[in-house]
Amino acid sequence: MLVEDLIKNNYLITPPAYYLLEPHYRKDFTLAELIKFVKARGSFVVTSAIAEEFLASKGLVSTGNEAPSLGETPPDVAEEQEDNQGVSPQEHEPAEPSKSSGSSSLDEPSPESESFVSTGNAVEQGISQQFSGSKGGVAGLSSEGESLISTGTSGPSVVEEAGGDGETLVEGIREEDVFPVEIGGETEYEPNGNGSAEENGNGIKPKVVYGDYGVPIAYVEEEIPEEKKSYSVYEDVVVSPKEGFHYRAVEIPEDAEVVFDVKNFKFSPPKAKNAAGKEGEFLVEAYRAHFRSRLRRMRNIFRENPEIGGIIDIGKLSYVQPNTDVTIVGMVNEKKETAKGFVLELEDSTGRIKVFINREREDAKLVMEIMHDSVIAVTGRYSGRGIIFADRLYIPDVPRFRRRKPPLKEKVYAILLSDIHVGSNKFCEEAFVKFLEWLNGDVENEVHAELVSRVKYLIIAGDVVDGVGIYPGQYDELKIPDIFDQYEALYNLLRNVPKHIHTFIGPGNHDAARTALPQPGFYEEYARPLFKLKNTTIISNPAVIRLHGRDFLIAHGRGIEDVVTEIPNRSHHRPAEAMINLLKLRHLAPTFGEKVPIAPDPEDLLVIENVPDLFQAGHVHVLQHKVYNGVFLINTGTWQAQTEFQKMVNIQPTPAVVPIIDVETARLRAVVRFDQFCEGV
Ligand code: D5M
Ligand code: FE
Ligand code: ZN
Repeated sequence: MLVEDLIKNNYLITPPAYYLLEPHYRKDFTLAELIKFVKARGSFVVTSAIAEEFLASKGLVSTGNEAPSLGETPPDVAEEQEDNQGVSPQEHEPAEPSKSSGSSSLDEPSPESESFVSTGNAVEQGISQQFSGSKGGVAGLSSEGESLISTGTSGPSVVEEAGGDGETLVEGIREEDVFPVEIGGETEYEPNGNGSAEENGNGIKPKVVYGDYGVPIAYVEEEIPEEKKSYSVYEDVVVSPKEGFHYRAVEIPEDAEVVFDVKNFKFSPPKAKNAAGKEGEFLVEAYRAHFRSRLRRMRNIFRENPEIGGIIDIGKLSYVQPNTDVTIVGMVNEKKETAKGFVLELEDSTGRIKVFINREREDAKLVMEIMHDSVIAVTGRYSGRGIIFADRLYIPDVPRFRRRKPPLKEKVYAILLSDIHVGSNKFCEEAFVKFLEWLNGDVENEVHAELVSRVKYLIIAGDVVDGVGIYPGQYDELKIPDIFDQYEALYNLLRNVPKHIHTFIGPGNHDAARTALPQPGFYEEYARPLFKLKNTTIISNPAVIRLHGRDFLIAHGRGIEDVVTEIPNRSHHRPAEAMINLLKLRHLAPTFGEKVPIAPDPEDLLVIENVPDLFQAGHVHVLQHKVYNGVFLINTGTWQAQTEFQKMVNIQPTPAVVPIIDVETARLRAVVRFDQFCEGV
């Protein structure tokens, strides 16, 4: 009931939270109360922390049930677990500090050191990437993308990067500090508008809509004749290809294939062990399968690393002679700092173990990069008392070098965009139209002509519209307040992309799509116009597109938020650095139950199983790119000028910039700027 009711309202609950709340549901609190509480916390996921606070706010004592985990079962389903041969957690309690000996002695974590992973007051040292409108012709077209070109005229310009400062903290600001909390504001139309058909005195039929939690509300719809809409959906934006413009890309054979799409995975729900079983069991079973899948996939990644050999199950450590060297792979449940180093709790499908690493060790600094619920490998000495004293820590990482791919016969380019946010009153519509004109050959010099001529692919990584009801108070910031019209408007813009350009479009958190990751695609009934676009492929978030043999990993990038929260010295203003962390952890959103809701799919499709040539994300609205071990990482900015919310939390977007990728090298060829048409939006 509780799970279903939450899911119906686009909320998720973690198994531990479920066990805390379920005994009280409908007795001591209502769904509306719970949702209001969770919404006020700015979350889509009811975590155990939220559940505990909620229960406390209601004066209810928590049940004290522990979280179900990979190796254990929750108390009330324990008898059904037949395959649990894990070592019981008691056997893995850390040794008494006074009894530990040798150079790597373990001291108990002190309470004040528990918060070492918080970045709430991290000092931001980086330089935010800003762009100065350099006036001075072509400045360079480096394949590493470190310098860009500028045309120095009033048209779209291709620019050089310039340093700047003005870095500001966005961490530590909670949504409830800045948003008025609203509930009951969003309504949904009943598809057929059925319900009360009684006319009122004016002969107008009241319509029934369903408010939150299915409460019917009768209302009289305001008649807005189609042609009198107060907003445009860009029917009038018609850009024709410039006569005589030569597109070299038309003659280059297409070589594009979606090699990974979430839609291609068909899951069957976990099997009930007992027909009378509680629904919570299904959820627990689904998440358990999910994390087992994560471990399996990560183990395969570690097996490719020749430095790591002989991985053993945590549950088998009890057979190991004390002081033997062992290698394990586990998911990070917990990290703590102690006076002498760090204690991690790792878990695999057979059990849990504590790992101590002395801060003097080389690998101790890796601890900062390890996010909760990511999977790492450890080699070290098993103490025989439930602790491994680590010599080495390994994060999955990517190989240091990439094999060169065979050269292409001809230069061919891909444009990468994200976060268009059509429908927002901050959408840079003029700039987007200028971009479309440019793409249609309306260029001012040979440099631009060469770029446009060879563009064969266009990839859009989510938040293609601003959506409705995405955050409280969004309505006031919408120019197009209707989700259908937003997609219609996007269609009307994108139909102007020249037909020979193959477009790929994936969803983001503002789109009409499943909120939890991964997102298989768009809800067709809302985003129907997108499916009408010619030469366009709808992709999932995430997806991998192979262009001429180069793998482009495309994700919206919500995981960046968790990196910024968890890893010191990471910032929304330098998203490519956060993307490096995700790539090294080989996961697009490792942390469960924080900002990013993760669907209880039995397979974890957010694992980065194959190393891509290029990794694109958006979401944070800032353009930045980096190369890491031969992989090109780019965050592609936005087409939305700074919103009121972003002003408050000091997010400085880089709107209306177009990165052009040379497919052969999978590196930046140029950035074309249209931001001068996006001022004062
Ligand atoms: O995200 C645009 C940017 O705004 C991105 O940096 C995340 C940030 N953002 C958006 N909503 C929130 C909330 N509620 N809290 C903190 N940060 C947020 P977009 O997905 O386009 O809205
Ligand atoms: Fe966005
Ligand atoms: Zn987003």
